[in-house]
Parts: sequence; C-alpha cells; structure tokens
Amino acid sequence: MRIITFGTYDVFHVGHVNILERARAKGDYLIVGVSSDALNMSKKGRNPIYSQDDRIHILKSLRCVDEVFVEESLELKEQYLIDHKADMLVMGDDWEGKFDHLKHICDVVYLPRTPSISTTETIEIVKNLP
Ligand code: C2G
Repeated sequence: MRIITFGTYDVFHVGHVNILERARAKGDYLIVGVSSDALNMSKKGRNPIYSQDDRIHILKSLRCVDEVFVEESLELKEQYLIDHKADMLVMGDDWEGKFDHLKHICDVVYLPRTPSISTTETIEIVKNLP
C-alpha cells in the first residue's frame, strides 16, 4: 500500500513527525510532497524559515519516509497521485474535505492534528521572547 502526503514541514516539529508516522503506518511506503519555496510564497505570502533543500534533507533522514519530491503547484495534485501510484492520500484534519474530489483516484484520509503546536505559533513564541 503506497501512501502519499503533502506539506511544507517548515521549522520541523513533533506534529510533523506524528502525522508522518501515522501516515506510514497506514501502508508500507510513504511518499512526501514538499511545497517548494515558490509555492509556499504563493500560499502563505512569505518564504519558509528553512530552505527547500533543508526541508527535503530533514524529511529524507526520517525512518518513516521512503521518498520525497517537490510539490510545485497545488493544481498538480491529481497528477502527483497518479505519477506516484498512490493508494491513499493522508492529510491533517485542518484540510478536512479539501481533497475529497480526488477520491476517484485513491483513498483520501484526514488524521487529527497534534494539538498545541504549529510552525506559525513557534515562530511567534520565539519572536516574542524577551
Ligand atoms: N500537522 C499536524 N499537526 C500539527 C501541525 C501540522 O498533524 N500540529 C500536519 C498538517 O495537518 C499537514 C502536515 O502536518 O498534514 C504538514 O503541515 P504543514 O507543513 O503546515 O503543511 P501545509 O503548509 O498545510 O501544506 O497541498 C497541501 C499543502 O502542501 C499542505
């Protein structure tokens, strides 16, 4: 069973590990599409703190991740699922319902987010340190 998931994974944290481990446990091969710096800029209006190359490097070093590729455009999701022969798309439930239109290609599953941690919140906490 080939599982695919997408994200930026900026300022990598335990919520990221949790979803990647749970995604991997749904099958036996996990493919991760990492948002390019350009896609992140268009999605969030700012550059990630960690560069695309560093984010890829971190993801590739994880035991639960088998393959990493760069997600260049949100519109290409259908093509990415087909190209990578995905059996299941796993996303955090902040994306609940957003990928249901891809259910004709593979299973689409949303997993609960890890509470109380996010990249944005971490950046804010660090910024506001005395
Ligand atoms: N996540 C989580 N718990 C958190 C924070 C994040 O489970 N506390 C999950 C998100 O739900 C997502 C993954 O970790 O499935 C990556 O999160 P982000 O890097 O914030 O991904 P995002 O920028 O939302 O990009 O095409 C979809 C996008 O590329 C997803």
